[in-house]
Amino acid sequence: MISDKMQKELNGQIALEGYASYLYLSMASWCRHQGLEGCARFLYRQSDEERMHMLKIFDYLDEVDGRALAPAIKQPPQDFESVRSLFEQVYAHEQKVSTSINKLVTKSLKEDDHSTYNFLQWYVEEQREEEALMRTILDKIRLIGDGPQSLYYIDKEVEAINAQAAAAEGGQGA
Ligand code: OFO
Repeated sequence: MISDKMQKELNGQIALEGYASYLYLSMASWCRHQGLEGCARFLYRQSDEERMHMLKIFDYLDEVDGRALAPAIKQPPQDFESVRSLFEQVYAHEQKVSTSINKLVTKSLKEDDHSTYNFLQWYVEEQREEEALMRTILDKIRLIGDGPQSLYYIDKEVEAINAQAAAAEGGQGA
């Protein structure tokens, strides 16, 4: 059993994860169009991951006799100023998601809803990992520089990071 309030909050998180999936999809397409194949592969995989995060909440709500609602997704941006600004936006979005998860954790404790509290711990860990991953990419971009001569090297670095992340998940790397 889950309270109406907590059900509503989790549906809000569904919408946020769904938006992240579409945002990264849009970014992946932009990268591919710029010839940044490594960045595109990384973002397509991240997009799939975000969809998986969304579906995990669908399953949980079903398990606790709640109702998951397919969200309305607003159109994400289609164009990006640079690869650096794109990854800055990814990092900012991950921070926003972490804040939202932390608020949900606090609410679950206030309601004595230990089942939801336990469920959310997976997301707490996931957000820590994702923020660290995006910071690693931004650090590389800062080190390499993001002028036109650097794009090839940035793309290779992100491709390597993507291969590592995919291997850690036991996946293929989009
Ligand atoms: Fe859903 O993990 Fe990032 O946002």
